[in-house]
Amino acid sequence: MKNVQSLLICGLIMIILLEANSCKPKNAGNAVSGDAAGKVYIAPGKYDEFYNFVSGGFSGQMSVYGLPSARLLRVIPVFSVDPEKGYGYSEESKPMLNTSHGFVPWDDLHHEDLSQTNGEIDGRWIFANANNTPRVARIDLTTFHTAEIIEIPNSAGNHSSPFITENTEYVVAGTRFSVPPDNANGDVAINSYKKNFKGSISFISVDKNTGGMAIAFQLRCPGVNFDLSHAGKGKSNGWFFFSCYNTEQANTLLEVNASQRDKDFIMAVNWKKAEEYLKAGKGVKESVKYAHNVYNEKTHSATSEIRTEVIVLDTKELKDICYFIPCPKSPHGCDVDPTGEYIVGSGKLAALIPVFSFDKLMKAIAAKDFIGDYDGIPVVKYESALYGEVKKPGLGPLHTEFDGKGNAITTFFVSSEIVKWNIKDLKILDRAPTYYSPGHLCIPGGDTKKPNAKYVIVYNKITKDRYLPTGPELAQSAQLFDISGDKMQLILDFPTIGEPHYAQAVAADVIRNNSVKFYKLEENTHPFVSKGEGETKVIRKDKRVDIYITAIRSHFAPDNIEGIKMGDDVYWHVTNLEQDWDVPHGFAIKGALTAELLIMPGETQTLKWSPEKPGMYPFYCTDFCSALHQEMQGYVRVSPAGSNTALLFSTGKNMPPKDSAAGTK
Ligand code: K7E
Ligand code: CUA
Repeated sequence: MKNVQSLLICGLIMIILLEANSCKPKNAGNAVSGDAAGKVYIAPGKYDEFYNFVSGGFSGQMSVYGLPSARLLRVIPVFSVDPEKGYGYSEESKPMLNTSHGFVPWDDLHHEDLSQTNGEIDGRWIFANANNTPRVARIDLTTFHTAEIIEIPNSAGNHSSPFITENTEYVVAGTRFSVPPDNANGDVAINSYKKNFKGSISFISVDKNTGGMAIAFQLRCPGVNFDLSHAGKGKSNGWFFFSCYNTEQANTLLEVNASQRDKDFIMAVNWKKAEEYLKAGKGVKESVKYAHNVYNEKTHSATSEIRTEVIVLDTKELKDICYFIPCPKSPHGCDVDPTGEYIVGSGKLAALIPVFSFDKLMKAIAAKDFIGDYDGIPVVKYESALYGEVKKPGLGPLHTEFDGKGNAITTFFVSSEIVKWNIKDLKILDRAPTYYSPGHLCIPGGDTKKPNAKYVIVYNKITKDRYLPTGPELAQSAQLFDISGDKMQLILDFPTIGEPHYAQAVAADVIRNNSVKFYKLEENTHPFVSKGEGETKVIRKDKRVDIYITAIRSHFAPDNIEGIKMGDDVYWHVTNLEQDWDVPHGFAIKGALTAELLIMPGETQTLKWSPEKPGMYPFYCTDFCSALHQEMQGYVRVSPAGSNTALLFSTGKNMPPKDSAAGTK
């Protein structure tokens, strides 16, 4: 949200900070009741009940926690290089971060969505957005690896993304910034926004079997800021809802200029209708440039291809795809309840929460109950789509999740609280303070047809005094509430990686039994694999040297290499021969500018090394793999260019000559 909200919110932050210090609830320290510890305690050796996937925000990664213990299980590298896993450093993984702008080592990940079948989480994949250089990633939940990344053309600030349909037919990505389309001349005056800037919504199809993504089509939309979205479900399946702000079409000082209108919009998109137009050939092919990167778990390598075409449907020309619903004051969260009937818009600056009715919306559209149009798109009358308003809920509503028992829980950034309300009668049932200024919240399955309402986790934007201080930057603060009873009960604070925005959670059993434990060596089709020590070798081709090397407890083969020369580019292709769970090996060589490798059992990974000066270079295993891990090492000798040192490699054979204590020269 830091990236989303205008400076106005900064002003509000200042207020809340002052407030936080002045009227911090007196019982903040003892707001936790006596049985809280027992509720989050997972005994040693026992598993947590839920996986919690938490976006890393500006870290560009995703972290995985067990709940209710809040134990950090893993950080999955997605849009940023990760020195813990070699992601973005190994030759195999580098193509994953390729874009039409070149290699991008760091991005900003806000949202994620677990794949669904019939509106329930199926545990196959989780999708995530890159906000800055627009991309959508698919993470395979059998390996917890980023399996695919697709760049989004005609977009900038891919914020209302990635949100999925109830059978994962599409992952949707809406542009935050409207910009001139990629095939138009973008070299125009900034204040020509109204004329030249366009919005874009992308529908990415997902292959049912492989998960493979492709951009099926894009919708060309009026130039506004698209903020968040959610798909319809059940009765509203076939529709998508997007919150929009800056309907003023301001191009400067948005904190003032984009807060002029009393109401912005939620855009309702009939994507089944868009599909019909697409089939009828109404789309226009536009030339663009975007990267499509895929990781292959058999070759253990990624490939990156640049694609050059996208099909665009113009929503101004093609009627009946898009409708605007007025929504108060710069809506942020746009959330659909488990039945698909209620659509909740959270105006960041609104003093109420409007709840729209899908049935009423359909009737209003059928009756053409419009108050006019906005840039060619019909605007439905507010009252005609409105189910009702939650009155005086709190200040600064941002996001809403559902408990599946007819209730909604909304975060309030400015008043630092979560509020539980009933969807039918719109009455407030409970409120609980959070520390401080919550953004997103997460109920396991909370945006699906079947929420599992045991807990809500709240991701706060401001930490202040919650933890031991760590200098100017503090760990972000998440809070776990037990919501199984009538009253929401705070039971745990825990720090997070980066700045979480959206998070999702799912019962552990949906995922844990599908986990890959190691890669089968016989299925490894990496072009530089060594399937046993007998296959290891060193091959020179001019200045390129390929070292086929294996790792197994507790040695490398080969571990003595001579004959590398200055000016060589050396590729270390390390195959981990282990065929057992939890036995990675690492690989590090002195002076390597490309960092290190971490190689899973059965996998091959490559480190490129170009030595800077002649001499002796040790290499070693960086992952403690056995009692003799510290013995897992080797040497490579680098000679001057043009020297006649022979290319030699061996393991256990290169003994000193008998007649010389000093060895050969
Ligand atoms: Cu509210 Cu980027 Cu979803 Cu942050 S966003 S909180
Ligand atoms: Cu292999 Cu340590």
